[in-house]
Amino acid sequence: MTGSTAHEARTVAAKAVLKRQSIETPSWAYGNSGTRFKVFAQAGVPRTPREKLDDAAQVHAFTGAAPTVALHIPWDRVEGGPEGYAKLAAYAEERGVKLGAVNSNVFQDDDYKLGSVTNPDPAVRRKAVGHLLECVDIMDATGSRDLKLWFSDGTNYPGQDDLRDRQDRLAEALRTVYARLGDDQRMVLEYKLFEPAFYATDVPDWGTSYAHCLKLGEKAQVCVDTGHHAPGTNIEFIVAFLLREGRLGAFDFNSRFYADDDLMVGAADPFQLFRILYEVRRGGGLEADSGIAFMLDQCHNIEAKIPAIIRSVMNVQEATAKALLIDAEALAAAQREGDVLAANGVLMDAYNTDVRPLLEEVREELGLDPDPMGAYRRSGWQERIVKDRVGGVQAGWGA
Ligand code: AOS
Ligand code: ZN
Ligand code: ZN
Repeated sequence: MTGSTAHEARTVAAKAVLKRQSIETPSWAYGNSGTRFKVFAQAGVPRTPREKLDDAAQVHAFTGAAPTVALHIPWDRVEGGPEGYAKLAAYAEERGVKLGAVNSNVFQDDDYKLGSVTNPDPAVRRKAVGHLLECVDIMDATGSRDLKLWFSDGTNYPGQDDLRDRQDRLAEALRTVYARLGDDQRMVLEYKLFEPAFYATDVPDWGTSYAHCLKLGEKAQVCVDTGHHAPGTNIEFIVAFLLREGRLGAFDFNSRFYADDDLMVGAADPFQLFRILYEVRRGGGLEADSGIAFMLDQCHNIEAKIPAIIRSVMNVQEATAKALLIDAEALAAAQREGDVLAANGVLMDAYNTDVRPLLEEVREELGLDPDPMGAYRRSGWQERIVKDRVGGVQAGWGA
């Protein structure tokens, strides 16, 4: 194959992957959010879970790549028990999207001051596990596959609690919830270096999450939130390792300059996103049946929410397209020969390719407008929600 024919073949293959790529958007990103200093309310934000789905449907309509929406309980609580959630799922489908992962919340009650599932008080632990089990009931009703677990649990001062006992309590809670999962359901366990605990977090890193998942079984998988590492961490190594071990269940994509900033994915460090997506490709994570949930976990505190989410989806698409354009054969050959500069050059060639025209073609071939940002702006949706919706809800953070 000549160089240009090979490039052509890679482009065709890349387009096929990009056409079926899906990125799950988080319901909370559509609502107001802020820092602990201030929430800047925006006009037109959703007042109900259904309105969040209406907005998510817009993101999918213009990108063709965001067909599912993650829920967060209790922020998306609806009346009517399981039937209420089944109705919410049906509503989503009418709008052209589906409900995705159910995010649990055991971090916002006064009872959880000293932890939820790792709290020294068994009554608080029972309450937290009760909430997680309720989330699985909701998954049964919505048809969601994944229960997303993030624990804010930890301690602020040395000696505050016993680090080992807290691991035992965590393991016990996870076992109880794991036992409740149906055959087609999974739990994805997120880790985070710090915040809100500042001395010791109970699930601070991928190794802790992985070790718990290993003991639980195949339905327990690690969730990598790209904003949850120490500065300078090589996240793509973690991704490569977890994929090798068959334990990478999900991503929470976002970007950060300092800590868990929850900014738009690909905004702070598009090169890092490209490196991560290359490892995803390398580990088979872009195959149709990889089972990896590619989710966004972001808050749009100062920028308009729907266009920010559209932009985020596009940023993931661009990084994926570049990762797919890497000439794997040339890379492997350079690596075999120990040609450091050539190997690095292969990666950089792909990274430095302008993939926007390729993605425009992909969208046109899918019957979409090649310019999702412009199409959304022209659609009039933003003006309509600003006029129709008064008194939008806060996403939950800082509430
Ligand atoms: C918190 O830092 C985590 O990223 C969780 O994923 C959290 O549950 C999510 O941000 C929704 O609140
Ligand atoms: Zn997250
Ligand atoms: Zn986070």
